[in-house]
Amino acid sequence: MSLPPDFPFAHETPRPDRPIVVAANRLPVMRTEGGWSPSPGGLVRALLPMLRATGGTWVGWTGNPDDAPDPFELEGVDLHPVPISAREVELYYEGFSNDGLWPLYHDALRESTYDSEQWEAYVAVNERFAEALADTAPSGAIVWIHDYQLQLVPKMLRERRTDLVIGFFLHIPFPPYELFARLPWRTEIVEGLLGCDLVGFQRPMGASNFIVSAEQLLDVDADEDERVIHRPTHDVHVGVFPISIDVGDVEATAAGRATRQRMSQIRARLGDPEVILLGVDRLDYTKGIGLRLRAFAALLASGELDPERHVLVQVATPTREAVEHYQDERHQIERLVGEINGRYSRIGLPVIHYLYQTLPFDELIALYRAGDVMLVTPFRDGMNLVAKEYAAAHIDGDGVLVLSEFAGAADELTDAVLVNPHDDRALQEAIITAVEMHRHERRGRMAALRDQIRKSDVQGWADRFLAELEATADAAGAGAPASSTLAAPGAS
Ligand code: ADQ
Repeated sequence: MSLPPDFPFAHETPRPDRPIVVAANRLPVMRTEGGWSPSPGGLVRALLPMLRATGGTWVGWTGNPDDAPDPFELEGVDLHPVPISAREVELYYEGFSNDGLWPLYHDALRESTYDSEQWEAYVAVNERFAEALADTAPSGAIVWIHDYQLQLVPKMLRERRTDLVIGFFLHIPFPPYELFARLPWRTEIVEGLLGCDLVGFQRPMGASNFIVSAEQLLDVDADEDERVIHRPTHDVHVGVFPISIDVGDVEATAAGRATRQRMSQIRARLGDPEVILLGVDRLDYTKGIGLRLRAFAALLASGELDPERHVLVQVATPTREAVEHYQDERHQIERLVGEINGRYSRIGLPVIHYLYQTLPFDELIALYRAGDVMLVTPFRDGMNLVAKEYAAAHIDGDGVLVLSEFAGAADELTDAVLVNPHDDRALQEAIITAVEMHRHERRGRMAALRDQIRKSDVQGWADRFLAELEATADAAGAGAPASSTLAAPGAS
C-alpha cells in the first residue's frame, strides 16, 4: 500500500526503538497453494509493516488444530506458531472465549457458558502463549498482546520476564462491573490484565469499567482521572485507542476502474433500484441483523418503502459455526429473509439479496460503493470497522450511514444517522431519514465522516498505542533494549 503524498496523518508518531513482538490468537497468515500469505484485514496490514521495520515477531495459532509448524519467516517477520489441539479449540476457543466471554462482554446478549473444564483449557493455552513469548522475545522488547482470548498472558509473561514492556489491547467492549462480576474467574482475568504496563480499550467506557472492576475485586489503588492503577511492582496505565482501518487501501481500491465497473454491474443485477440498502456483518447475534430485517419488513408493510424502488443486500460472513447460539441466529435470520422475500419479492427480483459468504476485499468495496444507505445496527460492538470502511469507500462523497449508538464507531462518526437499534420505531425512522435525505445533506454528512476517518488511520492507531506503551516503560525506567541483563530469553 502507498499513501497519497497529501495524506493527513503520515506517521507523525515516532516508532519505538525496541523490538516488537505481537501475540494474537491467530497468526497473520493463511495457507495458500503457493505456501503462506498474509491474511486480509486492517490489523495485519497495520502491524506487519511495523514488525518488518523493527525486525519483529508474531506469536499465534495457525488456525488449524494440532498444527505446529516450526517458526518461519514471512516478508521479514518471524512467525512463531503456537499449537492448539482439536479438543482445546472446542474448550478454549469455541467454549470459554466464544461461548463464555464473548456474550458476557457484549451486554450478556446471550447466556454465557461457565464451565471449569473450558476455563482450565483457557488457562493452559494462555500459559503456552506466555511460554512462547518468554522464549522468543528479545531482551527489553515490547510485547503487544491482543484480545479476549489471551487476557491471562500479561501476568503469566511478567512472572517469567521482568525485562519486557507489556501492552494489551481489547478489541471488544469491557463490560460494566455488574455484568463482569458474573464470571466465576473474574479476579483471575483482572489479575491477568494487571500484568501489563498499558491496557488499551476502544471506548472510554471500557477503560472505566475495567478500572472499577479492578477496584471492586482487588482493592487496588487506582487514580480514575489519570487512568493509572498502582501495583506493588509496577503501574498499570489504562488508555483509550479507537481502532481504525487502512484508509489509503480502501480509497485506492474504491477508485479503481474494476471497482467502478463492478459497482455498475451490481446495480444493474439488482434491477437498477432507486435505493440500495446494505448490511455487511459477520453473522453474529451482536450485530443486530434480525432487527434490521424486521425494520425493513415493517417499512415495506407500511408502504414507506417500495419493493419496486428499494432493495436490501445483506452479506453475512460465516463465523463460529460450531457454537449453538450462532447456529440459532443463522436459522432465525434465514427464516426471516425467506419470509420477507416470500411476501414482497417479484419474479427475478428479490427484495432482499442475502449472501452467506466471505467475499474478496475488492468485491466488498464495490458493494460499499453501490450501497446508497449502509445499515450498521449492532446491539453492542467494540468498534465496527464496516462503518468506517463504508465511509472510506465513498470517494464519490455520497451515501448515508445509519449507525447504532452502541457501536464504538459512534463516538467518532457523529455525522452518521445515529440510532438506538433497540427502539423499533426509531430504527424505522432512521432508515426513512437516510433513504429520503436530500443530496445536499447527504454530501455534507459524508464529507464530515470522511474527514474524521482520514484523521485516524489504523497505522496511526498502532503507532499511538506503541508510543504510549514505550513512554510508560521509559517513565518507569524499564530495561533499555539489548542492554538489559534481566531475565533475557533462556535465562528464565
Ligand atoms: P468484528 O466483530 O469481526 O471485529 P468488524 O469491526 O465489523 O467486526 O470487522 C469485520 C471485518 O470483516 C471488516 O473489516 C469487514 O470488511 C470484514 N468483513 C465483514 N463481512 C465480510 C464478508 N462477507 N466478506 C469479507 N470480509 C468481510 C472485532 C470487534 C469489532 C472491532 C474489530 C477490530 O467485534 O468491534 O471493530 O474487532 O477491533
